Amino acid sequence: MIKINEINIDDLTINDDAKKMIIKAKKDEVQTIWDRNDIQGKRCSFCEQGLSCTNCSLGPCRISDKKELGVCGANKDIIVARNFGRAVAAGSASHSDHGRDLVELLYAIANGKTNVYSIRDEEKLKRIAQEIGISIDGLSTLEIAKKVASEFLDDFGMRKETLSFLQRVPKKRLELWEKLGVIPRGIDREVVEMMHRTHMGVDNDMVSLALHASRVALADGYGGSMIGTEVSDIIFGTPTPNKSSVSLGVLKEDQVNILVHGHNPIVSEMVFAATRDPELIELAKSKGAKGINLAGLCCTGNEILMRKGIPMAGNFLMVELTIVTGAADLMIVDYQCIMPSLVTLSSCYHTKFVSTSEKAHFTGATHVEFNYENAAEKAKDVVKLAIEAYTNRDPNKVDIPSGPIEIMTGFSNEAILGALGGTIDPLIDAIKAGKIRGAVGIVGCNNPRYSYPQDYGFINLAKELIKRDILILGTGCSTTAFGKHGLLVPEAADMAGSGLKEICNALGIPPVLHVGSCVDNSRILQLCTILANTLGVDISDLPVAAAAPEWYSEKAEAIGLYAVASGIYTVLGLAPPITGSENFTNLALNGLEDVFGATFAVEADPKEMAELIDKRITEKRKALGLD
Ligand code: SF4
Ligand code: MSK
Repeated sequence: MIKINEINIDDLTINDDAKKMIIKAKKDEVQTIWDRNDIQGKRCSFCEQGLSCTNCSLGPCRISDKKELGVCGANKDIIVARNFGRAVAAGSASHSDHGRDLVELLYAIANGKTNVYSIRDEEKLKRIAQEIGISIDGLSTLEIAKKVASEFLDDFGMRKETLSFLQRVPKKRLELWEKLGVIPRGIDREVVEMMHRTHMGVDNDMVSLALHASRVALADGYGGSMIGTEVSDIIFGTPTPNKSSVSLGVLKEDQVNILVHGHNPIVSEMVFAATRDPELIELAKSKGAKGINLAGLCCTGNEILMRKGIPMAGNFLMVELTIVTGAADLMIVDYQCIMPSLVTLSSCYHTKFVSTSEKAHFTGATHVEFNYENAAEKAKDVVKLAIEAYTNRDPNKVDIPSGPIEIMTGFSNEAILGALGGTIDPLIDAIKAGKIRGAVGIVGCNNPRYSYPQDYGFINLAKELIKRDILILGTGCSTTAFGKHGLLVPEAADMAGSGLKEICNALGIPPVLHVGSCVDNSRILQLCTILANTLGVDISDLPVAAAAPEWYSEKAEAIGLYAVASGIYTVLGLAPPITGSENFTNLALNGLEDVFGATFAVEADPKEMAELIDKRITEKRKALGLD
């Protein structure tokens, strides 16, 4: 464990609230992710380069100059490509299984199987139904919901041989995918096929594996994730701009603090409702609290922040630190990005840790399983557990650093178009006039392995780009970083170049827009398709890019690949484990340009990253005759 006198706290994070809590963790003698990262030390260079294979028990095999082939004869190109393909499959599966849960909920609503959930955005349901070719004439809302849910459920299988939302994709791009054989046929099908292809002795060609990985990723972007976003909007409401706050300072010393963590809004929406229950608020008051305070973490946090304005306590590296405050009475989780360490850490304080998904059990946690029928009741039970935990809080252990920082959130595509007066044309005019030179999605996680401190990459990249009149769309854990550093308020336009500042001031919006959670990267994809279709060009012709300066997750690998396969230049702060194969690395960094009209780039320094992106945007503007 890193000793308090051995660390330079400024090397770990740029956030004052995090710094204070890392020091408190040392004093409390509890371990955090930074300690475990330190204990792990230098990583295995074979794994780091993607050169180890455990796909069968002829191995495990590791490839080096002295051992060029695995026992089966696989070389480094095959092994790297297979490992990468499996990571993309895992990432796509995670987003898509999340999306499927929402479709199954929509189906349950349509069939009257739940009286807990309902449809909040009927207008969007109808719009989506028509968009995917369902005639809604004479149908009731529930009948439409049933047809939409059935159509999406079919997207997961293989009967349709295409996905509902592929009709959003520009014609040129679809033709390219057709030619390359990467049009996703079914979400599950592509993931399963990747597992098959990477079994020993199936697909043993690096390029073929890379193309199928793209097909898997596209099944995520235009399938699982896009369905997840759209169905969440239908059931829970489409986000509209609203104000909220961020930082550990959103926790309240005099209230019962409940934290929701994970990705799927199905549980957190019910917890939100339970925290507003007058009887439960009274119960909390009877135990000495002034009320019940709900705060979010990671992407479940983003979901309820976007729709309900529920404050965000922190992003991935902040999760443990919320417990270290000593003020987190209960953490309730669904799935993805939930470190198993949280159970142990909770037991060092009074925090109750509650898991809810049949798919995500945590040894030592209190498991309260939620389903469509019992969710409202279970949410109340969980709030009662939180109130009980509050009575065990040790005031001497409580330290909530800093106050909440105001942010603006809720920028769904509908909200963005609404702010523009209902059409994309003003955005296109601003791009043509060079007031907005381009747009970049800055997405992804935190990772203590970077050479720079937590959130440094996000903040410096965003500041550098807005200065250059480049609009930022943020999702996932980037958004908490942006919020804490004052980038998610309209006043942040003062940090932008004159063109972007003028547009932001005219619309009253920040230069960095919070567009949602990880699955909501599909909102960015859709916005790109709208821009490309309106301009009559391919996505690869647009002055846009993507960046994941602090990524860690397999989901980020899937997101990066569907962005590139869509024609969006994508810069990663850390190379995925592919560098053991010069051929595969060259394909990722150069070769894909000839295949998809976009590549990956790897650059850790956010200023250099901004240079690369700016150069790309300048080239694209020039090609469109805009500069
Ligand atoms: Fe070794 Fe080949 Fe088996 Fe991988 S698939 S563990 S390289 S024998
Ligand atoms: S939660 S995938 S750490 S963004 Fe979506 Fe954050 Fe990355 Fe998880």
